[in-house]
Amino acid sequence: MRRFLTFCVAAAAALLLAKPAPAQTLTMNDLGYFEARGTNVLVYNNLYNGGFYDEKFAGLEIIQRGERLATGGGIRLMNTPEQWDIFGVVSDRIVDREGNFVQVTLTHTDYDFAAKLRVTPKDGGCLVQVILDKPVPEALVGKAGLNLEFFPASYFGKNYLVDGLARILPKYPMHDTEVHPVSEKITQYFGESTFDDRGRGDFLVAKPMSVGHQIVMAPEDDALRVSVKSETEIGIYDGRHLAQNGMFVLRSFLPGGKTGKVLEWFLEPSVSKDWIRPANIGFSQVGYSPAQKKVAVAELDRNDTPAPEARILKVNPDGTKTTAKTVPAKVWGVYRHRYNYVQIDFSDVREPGLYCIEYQGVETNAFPIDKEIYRDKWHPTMDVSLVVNMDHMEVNEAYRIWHGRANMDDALQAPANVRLHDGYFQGDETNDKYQPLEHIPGLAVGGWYDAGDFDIQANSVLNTTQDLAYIWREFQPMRDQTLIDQKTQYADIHVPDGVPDNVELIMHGTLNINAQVENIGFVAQVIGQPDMHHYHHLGDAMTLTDGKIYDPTLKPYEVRGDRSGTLDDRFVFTSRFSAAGVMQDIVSLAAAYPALKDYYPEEAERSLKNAKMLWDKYFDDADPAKNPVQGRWGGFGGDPRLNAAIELWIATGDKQYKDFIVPIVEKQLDAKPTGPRDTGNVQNGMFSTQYTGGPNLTAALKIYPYMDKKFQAKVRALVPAYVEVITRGGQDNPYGVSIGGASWAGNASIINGAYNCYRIWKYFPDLIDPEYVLAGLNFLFGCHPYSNVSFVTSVGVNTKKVAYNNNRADYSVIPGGIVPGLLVKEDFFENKDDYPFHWGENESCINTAPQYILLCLAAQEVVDAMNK
Ligand SMILES: [Ca+2]
Ligand SMILES: [Ca+2]
Ligand SMILES: [Ca+2]
Repeated sequence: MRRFLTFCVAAAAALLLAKPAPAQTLTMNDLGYFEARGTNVLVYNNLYNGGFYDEKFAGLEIIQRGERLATGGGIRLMNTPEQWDIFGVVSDRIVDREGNFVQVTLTHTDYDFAAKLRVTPKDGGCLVQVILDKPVPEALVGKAGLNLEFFPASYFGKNYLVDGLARILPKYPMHDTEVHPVSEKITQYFGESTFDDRGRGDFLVAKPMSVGHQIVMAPEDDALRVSVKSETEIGIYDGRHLAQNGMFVLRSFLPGGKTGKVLEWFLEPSVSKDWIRPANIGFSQVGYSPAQKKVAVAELDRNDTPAPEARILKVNPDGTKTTAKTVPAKVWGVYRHRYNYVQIDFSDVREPGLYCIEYQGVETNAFPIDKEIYRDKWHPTMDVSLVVNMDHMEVNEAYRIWHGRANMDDALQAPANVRLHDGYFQGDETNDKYQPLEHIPGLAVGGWYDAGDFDIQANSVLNTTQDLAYIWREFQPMRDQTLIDQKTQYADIHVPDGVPDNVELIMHGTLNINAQVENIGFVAQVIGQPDMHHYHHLGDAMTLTDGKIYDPTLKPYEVRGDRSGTLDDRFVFTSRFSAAGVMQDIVSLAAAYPALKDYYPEEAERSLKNAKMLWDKYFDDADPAKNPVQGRWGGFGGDPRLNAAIELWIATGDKQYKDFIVPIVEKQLDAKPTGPRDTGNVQNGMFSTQYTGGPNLTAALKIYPYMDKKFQAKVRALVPAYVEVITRGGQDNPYGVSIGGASWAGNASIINGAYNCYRIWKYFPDLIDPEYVLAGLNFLFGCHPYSNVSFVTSVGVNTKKVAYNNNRADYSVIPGGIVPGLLVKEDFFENKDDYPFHWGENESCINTAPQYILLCLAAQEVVDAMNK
């Protein structure tokens, strides 16, 4: 074997010497796109996803050396398309292996316009051709063009050549725009308008930075170089003049009055015939506790030959490094086509200290082995993330004010038939006593921005409050490092005020929930921005509205006292109401009661009173026998009232709730499987059903500690089957956790899955390996594909540099946020750390914050037990 290999290498070398290396041509692979060493050209392998419109993840795309550099290639109607600008629908996609091309038909039905885009490899690159059966419609001449978008931050610090002239790719937009009359504008989806023209009737267009027949992006850099050549003029534009998530766009206009092949680009990416991607060594950036399992995973280029051993180096006080252990590197194999994986198990390195891993010529950053590693990892989440995202508060930290008191003009009843940008809709029925655009009083208090935007979503404020209450119930953290003053609506980070922050945060949730229940009648689906210009706001939340209540008798921008004629107040969307949905309002309020009662007795009693009021009022309507409810309450004998009853029982000890709960839970435990195995619900945080329709442990585990021995024995008997399912999830990959998410990455379900393991371990330590609690955090903290950054911002040694928070325009983060993580596409993973604007990769949602805190507290408890 060895001799054969030597022969091959020698033969190849002889061939290389004999004649010049053949051109590195792109060839079509099994997945229907083109590749050469170090380069991929994808042609609509990823499609525009209707959910949030242009995600910068569709069309003609270029991946070079594992990094997606270009996207959005196709026929577009604007120089620099924004998220809500319309795009052509792929009505036909042909992968022609014999003809060696991929062709898509892009149809703009509104304009009766269809164009074919054909990509065919040629020499070292490919021809990108636009073919028309009918000429470009008159209305689109001078608008329809072939675009290709490049991620700006990938090119920061680089240059471009236009017909041989050298220019710098700008770090910040600094070129020219012009305004056109709005009559010329191609309407955005749903007639949205992304900017406020102050009544002038115009819109903004980016002018080209340069125009020529050949543009080469980053000619000086083999990893980034891409050339586009054409007989038609090509312009380069900077989309960031219009939107902070804008791109560098190469664009040629389609000619009018022509059919057949109307435009051709020669697109030449950079092919690297000997390139091998350096190993990405995934490991926990917070380090490891001595007794826990320690398995790093190296992600290797398939052209690389895995070395048989790795070294664990100990870093000494004088800076020298000594080999603590040489460990075997076990080949796991190829996962999802692109890379080969190797596991490096150094579990028996237990001595506390500072270490790094050396493998395949790569030495990682240093990380600790220490008994305390999980002890403080939730602090930035509790101290900063959950505080900075508070609505209706001024938030200070040392010398910096994160934002002022925002949305003090909350809020107006949404008028009928208004659609909101995140898929919310107000129907005809308001379900409350208010008229359209009438101010609903009392709402300017409590709550959190749910994610990278500035709305209060029902599921978000309810789940965040509920999970904060569960933190108190399970762990009672007395940590007090934040001053929260609800009287003056002021928070100060790193300043103790004598009250546990956990309790203060729970109250910040109940203040908003109670205000909604008392003034609207229930928690509304969303309190959100009235229009697109306000929705895409970036910057201090206080500047989002004028803080003055809308008065329709005044003119726009006119102010009288505390009233204003500017319609910037948020809308309360009150349709999609259901009695079953109100049950979650009860859960959050009742769960908060035990935490609040010693510190804020008035707010505690108010919460419990409202919870009971809602229970009495909606008990009958929420009965699934009377009003069958679909979706999350379907299957396994669910009753939407069950969780509400459990929380009311725990809060009050009142037997009427227990009498309601027990028969339902017993029925869930006795359920007989009706279908095949189902792991989906396990990841969604539910202890359900190793078989469809089978026993469901979710509620049983909530009430477990309050129940008698007989009930507990019954639950215990069902646990092994559940454990078998939950621990089988990660076996399809070398990381040992369930990785998921093609349009929204899976960190939240990884956290929930790991915490579920803790809850099992807590009651049944002999039935589950506690390593399953830690595996989820290892993944989050850096033992994952693509890179080894920690997905918890500011936590760990090497952590995310950017996140899709409301400060994303500054390429920054809000510390302690948990990003969704790794998008999983056909054959590649992605979590960009230089482009914060992919929400599916980088948007920290507030309801993940308390779940992460729960898991950290659980992990420390687990390792404390292991280290004993
Ligand atoms: Ca939102
Ligand atoms: Ca405090
Ligand atoms: Ca206002």
